[in-house]
Amino acid sequence: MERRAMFSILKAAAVIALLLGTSSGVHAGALEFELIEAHTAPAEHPYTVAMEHLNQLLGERTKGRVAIKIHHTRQLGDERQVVEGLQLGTVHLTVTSTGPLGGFVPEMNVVDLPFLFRDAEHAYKVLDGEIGQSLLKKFESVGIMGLAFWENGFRHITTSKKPINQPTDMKGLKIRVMENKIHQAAFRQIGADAIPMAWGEVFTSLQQGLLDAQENPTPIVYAFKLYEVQKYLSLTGHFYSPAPVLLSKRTWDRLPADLQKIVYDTTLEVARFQRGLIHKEEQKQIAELRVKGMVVIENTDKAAFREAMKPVFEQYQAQFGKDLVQRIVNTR
Ligand code: EAX
Repeated sequence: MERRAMFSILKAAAVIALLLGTSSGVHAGALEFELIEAHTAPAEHPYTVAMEHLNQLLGERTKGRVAIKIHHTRQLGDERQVVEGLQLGTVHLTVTSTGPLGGFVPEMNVVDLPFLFRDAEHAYKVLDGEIGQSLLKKFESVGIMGLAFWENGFRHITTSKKPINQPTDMKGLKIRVMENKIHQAAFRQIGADAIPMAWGEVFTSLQQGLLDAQENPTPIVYAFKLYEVQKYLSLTGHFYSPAPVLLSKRTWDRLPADLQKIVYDTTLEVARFQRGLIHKEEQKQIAELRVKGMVVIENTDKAAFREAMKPVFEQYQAQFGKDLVQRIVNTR
């Protein structure tokens, strides 16, 4: 009796694995590891497109033993909940902003310093090098494996009532920031009313006028249709948003060494593709946002923003260690 029940369960599992295998276009082998993945951005955002690409490559390279079940657009919750899910093993994989990550690995916030990176190339050199790798390693002690840095891009300010050119234009504006203490401090420093909030509540709050402003890279502004609730896009590039790809350590420990290697190497390899998408789309999106009625301010006074946010840079530089921050700044 028991054996019969067991047999039919196994048969059902095999049929499901087979169906999954064929539906993803992979022929050989049965699915052994279905990675439950979740992130905030919608289907057309480079997070999702790159995750689909990763899924395809993993399918090919593991001959169908590994697949990713993607949940975009906050289907499994906001970023902090998802990262907690990695610790519990209820979610296996994510690509996330650094918004909530300081709550898990405080050192991670060093990348959130205002105007830390000169440009994307500078960020890649640091994040793909020794400094970035040692930041990813720190996740292991909280039950998470840091695989690679993908990106969301440089963050810009959007507002509803007036364009932002200078830091003084931010005085008294209610701006949503991520749940990230450096981001909060930087905007408070220039006189804004910085309100930390999970992403899920932002669109409605902007729509209802509870917020005047938010800040995000253009792919998020575009993909979430923020032009419906925001009039101005000011290209300030005040913070760079890397997007670490994180795997539950419980999942990692279950993977045999050969699959660990494929998952790790392929995620790192896809970083180049993912970052390429962000860059390829940015100019196109800015043009589209104009068509949708947004006023884009390209020549914001970045030097003034940098200067005005400097006390926060210095305060946190002391906290993270001047050596580390200067090593980042001096990376060429
Ligand atoms: O990770 O919360 C944010 O503003 C993030 O940039 C966004 O959800 C993508």
